[in-house]
Amino acid sequence: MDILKQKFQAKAFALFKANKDMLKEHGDLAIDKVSIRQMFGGMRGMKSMVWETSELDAYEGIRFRGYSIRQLRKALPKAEGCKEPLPEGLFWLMLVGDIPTDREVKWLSEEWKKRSSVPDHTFKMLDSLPATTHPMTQFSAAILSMQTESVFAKRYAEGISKQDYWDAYYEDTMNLVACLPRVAAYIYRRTYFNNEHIAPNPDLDWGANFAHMLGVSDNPDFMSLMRLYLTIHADHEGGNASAHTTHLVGSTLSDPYYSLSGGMNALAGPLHGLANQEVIKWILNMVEDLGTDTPTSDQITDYINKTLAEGKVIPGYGHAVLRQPDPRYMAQRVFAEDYISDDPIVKIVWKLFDIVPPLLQDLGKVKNPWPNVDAHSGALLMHYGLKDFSFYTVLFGVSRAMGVLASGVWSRALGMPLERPKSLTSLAIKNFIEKETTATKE
Ligand code: CMX
Repeated sequence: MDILKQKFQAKAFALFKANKDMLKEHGDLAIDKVSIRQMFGGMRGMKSMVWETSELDAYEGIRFRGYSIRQLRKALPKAEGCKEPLPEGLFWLMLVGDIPTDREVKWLSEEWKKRSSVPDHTFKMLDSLPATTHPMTQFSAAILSMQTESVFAKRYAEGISKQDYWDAYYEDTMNLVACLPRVAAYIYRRTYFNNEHIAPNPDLDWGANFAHMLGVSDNPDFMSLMRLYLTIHADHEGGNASAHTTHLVGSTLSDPYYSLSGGMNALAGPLHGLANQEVIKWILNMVEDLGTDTPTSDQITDYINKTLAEGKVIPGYGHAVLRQPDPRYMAQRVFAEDYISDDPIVKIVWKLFDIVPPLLQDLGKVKNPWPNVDAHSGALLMHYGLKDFSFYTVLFGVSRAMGVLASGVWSRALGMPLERPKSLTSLAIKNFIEKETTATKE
């Protein structure tokens, strides 16, 4: 058994037992009641899942195993000469709850290299799709096509014991995460670079190798950006659409390939991960419409008002949980301040930070007027030459896979059952209200 798996097994067995005891003694305690507003309102704030790898606070933002992004940028191991953390370190932390040593991260990097061979039929399948197919469709289909390699599916068919589900899930998770940069880079190069591919570089870590295979920049800062990007997008607790979808599909004991492909389909929506492409598209349209990449505040204000008047959202702003500027936005801003503060698109992104929130607040209905993670990422990518914004959500997906799959291993280790919440019809809710209000009158 490898070192990470051993560590996981020890932690998971202990938590499985502790949870069992807790359920026996306190299983009937209710944490929250569900309101009718929550039922009609997309289940906001409804506490109904267990998710070990991260937790989101509306004001402080995301914490991975208790660590904020700012803390992680200091604490996680780094590649030589790079200020940003290695995403491998975050995966380790999410899986076992400890900050890894340099040696442990090196081991994980090497392990993913060994596991990174993509089946030939996945490349053939991708080549059979029109090059105009959206990169997220290609990504989801590619993940699903690799399901032929699932260790979990194979062992399940052979009659694996429940106690060993996590073990097979771990194997699939490691294999899948290892392959994703290659798959994503293949999609990028076939879609935008005439199928001219760049071979992986075995001397590079997971994130840097991904940057290398994309082939848009020789600048080592782009590798640093990619490591940061892949770290901060990895997890956002369990209730967001891509995490929740992955979790739900996994609860049927579909293997990680099916689960992640499902999660990526959720990420592909414009209210979720696709917002990163929408942001830059919207900014570029504004620059084109106004005929300048140095618009004044008044010009930007008019453009925002026009967008709102057309019944559209301002992409990259607002959040279902957060009520402050997203620390993932702030981390990218710090990076931009350090490396590329003169970039005109970056300057527009910063101007929007000042102009958008009061305008959204004036609408009187937006609960969070602040920027989310997607408001900044495109400007950074554009700067380093990654201008094909339809690809941006795939980058998000490569990172998100780490969090949702690590959580999947935990779900299997903790014996999480099939997810099956109860639904009601509108009539049943109306009848319930009538019954309740009559009872209180009496
Ligand atoms: N621009 C304009 N209107 C907005 C808005 C925005 N950025 N954010 C919220 N609103 C509107 C909603 O559309 C809603 O309007 P209606 O009542 O007319 O339907 C109202 O304000 C209340 O919404 P809310 O409770 O504040 O926000 P929700 O929890 O319903 O939705 C989100 C959250 C992210 C879908 C929404 O803020 C939005 O559409 N933002 C723009 C898209 C975006 O950036 N998505 C990425 C989120 C991060 C991620 O998952 O990657």
